[in-house]
Amino acid sequence: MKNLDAVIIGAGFAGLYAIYQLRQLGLQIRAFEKGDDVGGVWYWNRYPGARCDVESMQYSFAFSNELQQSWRWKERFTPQPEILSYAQHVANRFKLREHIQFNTSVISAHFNESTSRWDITTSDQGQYSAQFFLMATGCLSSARIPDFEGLNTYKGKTFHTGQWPKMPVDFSGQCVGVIGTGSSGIQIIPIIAEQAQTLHVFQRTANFSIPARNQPMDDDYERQWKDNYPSLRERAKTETTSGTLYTRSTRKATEMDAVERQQEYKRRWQTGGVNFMYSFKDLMTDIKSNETAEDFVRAQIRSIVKNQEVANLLAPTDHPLGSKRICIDTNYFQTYNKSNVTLVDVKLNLIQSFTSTGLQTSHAHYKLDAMVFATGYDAMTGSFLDIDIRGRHGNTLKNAWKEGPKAYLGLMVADFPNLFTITGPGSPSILAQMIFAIGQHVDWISQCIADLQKNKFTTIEAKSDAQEQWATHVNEVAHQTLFVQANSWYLGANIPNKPRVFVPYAGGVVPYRQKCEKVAANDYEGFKRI
Ligand code: N01
Repeated sequence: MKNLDAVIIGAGFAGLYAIYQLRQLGLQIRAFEKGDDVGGVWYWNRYPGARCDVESMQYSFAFSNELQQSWRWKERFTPQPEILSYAQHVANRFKLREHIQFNTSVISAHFNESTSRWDITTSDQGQYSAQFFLMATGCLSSARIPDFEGLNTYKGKTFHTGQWPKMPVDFSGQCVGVIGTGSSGIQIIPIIAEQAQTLHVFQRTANFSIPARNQPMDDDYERQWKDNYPSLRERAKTETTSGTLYTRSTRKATEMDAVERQQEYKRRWQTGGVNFMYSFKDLMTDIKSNETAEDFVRAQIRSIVKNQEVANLLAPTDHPLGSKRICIDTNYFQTYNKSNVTLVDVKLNLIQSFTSTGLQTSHAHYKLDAMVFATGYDAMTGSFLDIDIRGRHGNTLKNAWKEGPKAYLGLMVADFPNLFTITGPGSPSILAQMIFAIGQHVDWISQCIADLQKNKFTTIEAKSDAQEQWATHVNEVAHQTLFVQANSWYLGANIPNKPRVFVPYAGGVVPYRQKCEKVAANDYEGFKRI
């Protein structure tokens, strides 16, 4: 058994920054990464069209001014290959690779009560004992293909957007099917439609999407950011709900007259991106306001899509705009004007089973050479529960979370000492800009470990009552928003039998950070240190 101070799982942005910070504390660390390179979600999601929906100048690390000054983003919204290059550059520049063992999964991690350390086994039969154990596994890493009947008999090629092959895939001349119209589906569908002979999109729920209006990086815009990075990053930290600077309106949608409101939506639709969600301050809290934005987007869809039957199917009516993660697209709705693209509503035309040659629905059989699953993830908890994690008394994390995940501040779980959950359940995580959320968590965790060392404590763990109170607060805050009105992966609704709990913290990054800082300043209130 090899002794280490800290084991980290994952070499995405969370793992990379955790290595960088913990190394500065002089800890002996090793990170295990399933893939053969760094990048995490941007390593696996190499499907054509994959692109970040946060603007490039903001979706990056803030910890090194030299890094943010020297790196040049080429487009307003960065495509996956460039984000992957950035992650590789960070790993090389800060010499992080020497701490990473690639092609290796962690199989189990058991807290050993006699040593107060974690006993960890890996897929290459490695055995490690570590004082600290950090999960940097990401919120959207456990890709999921639903349990479709007959899938194992299907002879065509299958792909999941979140496990896309490294070799380019060419769909030219093929009949292709896509299941799923979330962010991934909406990005890949227009690209496949360019190549394939025919494309059938199997849609269960229509989704709201805003045009990205991606463009090459504007030199003046880049300069503005680079000249003001410290103050802009500080504003993102202290003035936003998500860690991303948007043009936030201070007005309510229902206070405006209809003409003014339309103008505002139109203006934001034309400039593109998630900024649309900030047209009015109450879009996520007042259903009447939200409906005005919904109506606007539905009207746009009907004006873009020529066939009005198809347009009606594409216009969402069953959830508030933004209650499922808002999508950002390039020519998504326009794609349905192409003669080789067909939309199949699988709420009416039910998927029955795969056959050896394609997909059988209640109305028709679709012959398909290739099937693309853009069916999403066992989000926010899947990547934790895929590993056999046991805390005190041999209790499994699976058992601790059987009624839904709970973690105090989204950082630690009661009875799992020295296990840190980076962007874990109950933290802003996926509702925030992820690199920002990771930065805040890793900074807090490294300060916490430094404080433990300084005060000669061996372990820290969440107290059950503090964890319960936090979980209640997370739930209450979610219910003040419209997020809970959709069957989304935020609530685990996409996974059969998953407890229906709103997992991320919807109260905003500022109060969340203040709470974390206050807890630390008050001798880690709500935690037990031994
Ligand atoms: O996954 P999803 P995703 N039969 O879960 C459908 C981030 N991301 O990979 O809505 C038929 O959103 C499902 O239908 P329904 C972003 O945070 C970001 O697209 O459950 N259909 C849905 O349409 C995003 O939210 C970026 O009825 C089935 C789709 O599959 C998150 O990742 C890009 C089905 C799954 O959508 C996940 O997005 C990509 C079934 N049995 C991803 N099961 C950017 O930064 C599922 N579906 C831009």
